Amino acid sequence: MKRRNWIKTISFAGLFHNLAFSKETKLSTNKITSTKNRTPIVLSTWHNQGVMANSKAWEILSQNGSALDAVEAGAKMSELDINNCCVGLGANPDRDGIVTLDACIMNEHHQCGSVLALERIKHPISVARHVMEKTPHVVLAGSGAQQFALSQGFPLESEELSPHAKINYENWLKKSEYHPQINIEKNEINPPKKLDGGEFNHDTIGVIAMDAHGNLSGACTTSGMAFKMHGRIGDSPLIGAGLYVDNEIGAATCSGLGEEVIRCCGSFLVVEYMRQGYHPTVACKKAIERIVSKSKLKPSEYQVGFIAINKKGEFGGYSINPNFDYTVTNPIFEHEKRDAQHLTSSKN
Ligand code: SD4
Repeated sequence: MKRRNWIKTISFAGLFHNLAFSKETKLSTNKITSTKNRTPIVLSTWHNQGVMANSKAWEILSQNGSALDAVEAGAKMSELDINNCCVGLGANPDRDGIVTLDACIMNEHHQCGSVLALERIKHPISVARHVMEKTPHVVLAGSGAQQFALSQGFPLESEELSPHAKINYENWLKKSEYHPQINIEKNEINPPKKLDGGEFNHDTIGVIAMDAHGNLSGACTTSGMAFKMHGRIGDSPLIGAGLYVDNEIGAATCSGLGEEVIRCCGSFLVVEYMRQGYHPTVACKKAIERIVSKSKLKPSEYQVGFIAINKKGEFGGYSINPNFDYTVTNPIFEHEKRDAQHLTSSKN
């Protein structure tokens, strides 16, 4: 269906409310049980990756497809991108030179699946979906996750690093300094922390969507922190940390320094704030404030950014530091870049 025609056939409920949103007031409730005739929407972390992910997801959502299929298809686009520093097999390795991938997925039935430290498999997000749909478990890790993937027909890929990851790793090996720091981009006062190869050390993709039936799903996939300790797991594949979906309330996902997000069950917290009636932007802000209040790090030293949608199709994002952006697609916004509001001023 052409986009213009699609726009005519859907309901605009919630969209204008989002445009008008400004205050931190609670809405009376965010709990909506009816799932009829909702306006589809998809949000992805970052804009560089998000456009590709949202385009793919929107193909599905605009054809009346499910949010679950949409978020998986969107996340797979990043996993396929061999030039991505931080998602899929082309990404930067850990400090032993091994690419280990983390992913999770959650659907409208509160079912979820997750893989940790998966090696040599192109689509960890699809393996996570298989864990959810074909096993009695939620999480599979390491060699067990790989074994399961192979048993499900996922091919074993080469262990060779992509050309850009090889260069980054060789540069890193010269000093082998271990500074687990991610996601502080373009901050003029605290200069950007880039890898020696010049690229930003971020791009974990989180995709959250609501389909035309009002069902919510989410997916999150990453290679984690570049040059991490072998076996280190961040927030991204942990349900409640890197991703959370409650089909009565909303969905949230994030990018940033996983350790800080895990400590506060970040995405779960955002959804719980939405349950209390807060608009998604405010819910994200309150979760960021919680993280900052508990962390021993100075806010200017690290980055966390959340995005969220609620059942009304309202959406928002919020980060600690400037320059966390995200992509929104619905019948009004066509893969539009949004700069998340943030806690610190650039003077911090
Ligand atoms: C992690 N949250 O492994 C991930 C990293 C990330 O953009 O978001 N990078 O901690």
